[in-house]
Amino acid sequence: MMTFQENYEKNNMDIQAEQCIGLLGMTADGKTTFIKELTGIDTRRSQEELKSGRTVKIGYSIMDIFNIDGIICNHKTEPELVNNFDVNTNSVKRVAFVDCPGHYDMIRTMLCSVNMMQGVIIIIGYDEKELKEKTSLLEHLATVKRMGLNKIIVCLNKVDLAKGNEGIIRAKMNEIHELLSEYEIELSFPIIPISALSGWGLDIALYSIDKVFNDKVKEEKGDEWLFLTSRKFDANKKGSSFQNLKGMILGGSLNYGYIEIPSDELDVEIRPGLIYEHQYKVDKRTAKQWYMKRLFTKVKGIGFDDPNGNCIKVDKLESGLASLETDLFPMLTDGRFMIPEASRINKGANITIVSGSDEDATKIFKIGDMTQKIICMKDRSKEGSNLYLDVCNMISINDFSTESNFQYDKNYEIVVLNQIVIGKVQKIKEKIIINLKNPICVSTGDRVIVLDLVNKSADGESMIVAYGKCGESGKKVIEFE
Ligand SMILES: Nc1nc2c(ncn2[C@@H]2O[C@H](COP(=O)(O)OP(=O)(O)OP(=O)(O)O)[C@@H](O)[C@H]2O)c(=O)[nH]1
Ligand SMILES: [Mg+2]
Repeated sequence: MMTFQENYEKNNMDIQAEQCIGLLGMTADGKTTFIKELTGIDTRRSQEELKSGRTVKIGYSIMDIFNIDGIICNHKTEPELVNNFDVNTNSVKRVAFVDCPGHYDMIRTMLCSVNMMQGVIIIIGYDEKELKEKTSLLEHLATVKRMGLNKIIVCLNKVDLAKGNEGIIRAKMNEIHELLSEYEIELSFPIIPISALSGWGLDIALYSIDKVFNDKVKEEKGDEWLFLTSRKFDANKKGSSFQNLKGMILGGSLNYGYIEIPSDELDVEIRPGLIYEHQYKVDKRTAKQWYMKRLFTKVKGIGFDDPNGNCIKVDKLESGLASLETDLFPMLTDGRFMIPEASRINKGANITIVSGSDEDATKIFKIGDMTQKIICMKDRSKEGSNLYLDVCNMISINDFSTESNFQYDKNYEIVVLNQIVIGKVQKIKEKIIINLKNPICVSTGDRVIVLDLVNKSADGESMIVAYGKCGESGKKVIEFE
């Protein structure tokens, strides 16, 4: 019998995960254990995570599901079957898991990853009491509803603790059904009792994933695309010479369309680019205006992982999680830097200094958080496009609903796509107007979530205080030529 890895190495399995499945639910209910038992991959990587056991950053894992003579399985549920089977791209469905932290302190991390997901598996621990009181579960359920996710599987985990007491399991399932109906969430599959630790029920969970995540995400979407970054890597070994430096690698997911590298590299834009806040005096008052210098780079390669953790290089990305090898200076940080030095740092960013009577000779630009950037085509036409991707420092929110404690002139955290920024509420009337501390990318219709992280909520009260959709009247930053 071949091993799982040998079987893959023998065959050319260069397929991309079509669907990305988020793992949601309260801390310590078993999301990471579930993925580990189902895929063999421990998504926890950092020292902090390995020490505490708790997920802090988003974890990723890839899994193949096989249909072998009608048996839906993978290398963990049916190792003999899979390892004796000549794996090939026709008999496999590849999916990606996005493992979110369940702790309510990490809600921002969870929210910024929701736009990667085509659906979710919500893991609920059998031993959790009073689900209605569990703040982070309520936040996760509210997010599923508000973000329009409709592929939903719920696993009742840790049923090994129930010691075969069916009555208690049934009562817990009823409690879950009641809570889901309060959020108007419809399940795509009946609740599955499992024990991730001992592997019970994982075959049914796998079957449910195969059934629920069964459509192809790939569609003809013209030649526009968006890639949302969530990670960045420096692939250079310590002591690499300057001439041999490799550019920054940006990890994330394809949100729209497909990316193709035509010959050996592709020119792309990173938005928001370099941003600069200009302050000037008007009648003894200080006024502010944001400027942006567009930031371009080259994508030289695309890579994605297979279930063994090997990186497969491709020149076309059609779906799912991937990493883009860029031309950006690898040590480019989230900090501020001086211009014109920046133009030497990264040849994509040619900064021209605007001179004026009250302008400083040198401006200090900010790059912002690289893990929350949106990558798109360099020459995307705005004509007839759905992807306006305006860079705004003031946004309006339409079709909104708010909680009673949502207030005027107060700071909140605003989540749009993979970006999170602090903003102050200017107006709450037929629409909400929010002034942002730093500019972000928005398109009309993008979903917005407003969080109140300052006032830690009481039990059973979510930190999500408002949600809605971006309106048209955002205040755009001015672009430098
Ligand atoms: N008895 C029992 N314990 C389990 C089961 N699944 C997970 N656990 C234990 O529960 C604890 C937490 O599991 P994790 O998988 O880290 O939980 P998580 O949902 O990823 O938690 P966060 O990352 O903080 O959101 C670990 O000690 C697991 O061993 C199960 O089926 N039965
Ligand atoms: Mg975890």
